[in-house]
Amino acid sequence: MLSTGPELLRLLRLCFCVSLVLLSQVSGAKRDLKSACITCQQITDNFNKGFDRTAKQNFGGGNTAWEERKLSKYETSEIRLMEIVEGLCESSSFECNRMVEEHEEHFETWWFKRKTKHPDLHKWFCIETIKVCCPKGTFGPDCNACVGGSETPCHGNGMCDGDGSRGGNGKCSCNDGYTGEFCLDCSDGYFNEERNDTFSLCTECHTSCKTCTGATHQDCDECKEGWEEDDQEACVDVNECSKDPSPCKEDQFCLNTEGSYSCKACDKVCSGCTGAGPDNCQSCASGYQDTEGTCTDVDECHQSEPVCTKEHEDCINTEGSFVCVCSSGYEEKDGECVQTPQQDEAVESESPETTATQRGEL
Ligand SMILES: [Ca+2]
Repeated sequence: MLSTGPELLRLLRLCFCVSLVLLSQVSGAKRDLKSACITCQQITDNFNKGFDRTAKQNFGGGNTAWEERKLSKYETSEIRLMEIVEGLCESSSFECNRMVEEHEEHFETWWFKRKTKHPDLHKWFCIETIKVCCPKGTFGPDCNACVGGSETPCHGNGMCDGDGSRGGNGKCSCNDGYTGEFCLDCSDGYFNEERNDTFSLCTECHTSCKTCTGATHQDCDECKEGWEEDDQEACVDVNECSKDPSPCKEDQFCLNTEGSYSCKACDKVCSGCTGAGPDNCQSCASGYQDTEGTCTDVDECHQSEPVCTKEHEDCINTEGSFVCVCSSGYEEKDGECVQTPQQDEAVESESPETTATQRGEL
């Protein structure tokens, strides 16, 4: 039948294109299957809410005996159904509105014919009728049981991919502390307190253990970083601060903690320190002196040797240092303190009269 080359080639090319299209549809559809179920779940949740909300209502214009007789009771009326259906979706939710529009007749069917026999709308609508969801503990197009069985997906220690939807692959993502395909194994840092083929309870190890067989610091298989085995094979804190050289920088002090340590900055008055504050300095930083075990600021301006030596210069003491500034009425110019020229006669400030006037004013 396929005797000639070109025909075969054409056929192959066609197959290739078709399979590409199919593949892309499948991967897109897989994502959509999960979200379609979520949308459907929201719709049925909102239906139930709407059902409760309208429970105490009646026809708008009063509730007379005449109306009761003339019309079917509000409770089971089409008007009530319409009121509920109107509130199923946010107006902005495209997916929700599309689903409701597409399947509106199913709500009527359920409302008038199936409600008594199938009171669970989610089950009837999402799972059995439009088939976008699966029963809890099952997943995929055929609603297969999750790993661990539909009663206890992932043996109760994880989430089954696609659980309750027509999508997913049924694989488990385990809760903290659990690992493995079936979520029966314990992660590092946890140990099996109980374990059989269908049940596993993993408990956290003592904080000092990397791996363990029990709950105390003596049950470690391996100590965590920052801990070391003592004589009794228990994991105890490493005191990093007692090590020589210190793990901290020169202007820091070391603070040992359980399982770790930290380096904190020395007070600025210190040059090296053993703890926090100005009274734990190893020596004082420049500009500070030891006063009864505490490093305090040196007042350079009141030392026997003057530190600001230029003419018309004042000394101002600062925390840890000092500054030399020109006296009032003088300003710095080329490294000297010269008299400040008066504002409005700036140009003639050099003349002796001006200087005299200025002095007079001062
Ligand atoms: Ca430590």
